[in-house]
Amino acid sequence: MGPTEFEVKDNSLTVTEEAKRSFEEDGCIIVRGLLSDLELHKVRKTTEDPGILKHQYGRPDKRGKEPKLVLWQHPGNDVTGMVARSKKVAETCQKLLGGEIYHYHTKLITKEPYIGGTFEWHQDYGYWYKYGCLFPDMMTVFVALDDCTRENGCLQVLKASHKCGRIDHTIVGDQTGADIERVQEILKVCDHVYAELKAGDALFFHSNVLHTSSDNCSANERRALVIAYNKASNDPGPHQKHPGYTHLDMVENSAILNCENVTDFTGKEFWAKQPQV
Ligand SMILES: O=C(O)CCC(=O)C(=O)O
Repeated sequence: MGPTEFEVKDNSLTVTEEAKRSFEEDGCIIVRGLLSDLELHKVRKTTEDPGILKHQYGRPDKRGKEPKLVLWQHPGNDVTGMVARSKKVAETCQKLLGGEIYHYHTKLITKEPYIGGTFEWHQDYGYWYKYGCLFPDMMTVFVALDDCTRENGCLQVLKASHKCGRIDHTIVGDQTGADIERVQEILKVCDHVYAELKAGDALFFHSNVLHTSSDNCSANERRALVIAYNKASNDPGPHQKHPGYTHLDMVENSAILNCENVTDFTGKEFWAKQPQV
């Protein structure tokens, strides 16, 4: 069975006890309709701006096919920043993690038709650990900007695998991948879920959930905003690569539609490609 599903109603997301329990038990929940069609249109327009795309780089998988990424450290004041700062995203993570959170980074991930590559099995905490975060009190929100299907490389998760704790990771291709023999064993006991999402839906998942995604074998682009949060109490020490605690200025959900800034990316701090750890 797939993750429990919730939905945004009247542009608001209520984090119920059931949502908290599902997140705790399964390590992930699906939120349908996180972004409305109008919001989605604005977010896509922003992510298509050359001011963002000039920072794009590839991260080849072990067969040399590459998904493409743009990474920024701070949300900023453009439409994508409003998404990361909106209550329906950020406050939801705060409630799921049970304490103040801050923006750790956001990625725009693109799998181009036919050539977009795989992400190997990994846990986000597999490498955030190496960036100095002492606790896995961290999570990710995968927001589909296009329909994400098996054919174009939707996210796949091993439900409840966050309960295995952090697994050893090594370099696979130009990526960081989890110990594959261990993953093969975990595959025998955890449900392997293909998180097929409509554009605007999202998967909220814990930093120790094992996940992967296949290459894009279709004619349809697969883009996603992948927003990471850390708990304020989990400020990384001297090994940090992504920001230490920085107050997150949350905004009402209406700020996404009200935001007219689709071109000024001041303050986001785009990342140049870094070697894997
Ligand atoms: O976009 C995807 O398919 C997966 C992205 C991911 O796992 C990551 O950025 O850590």
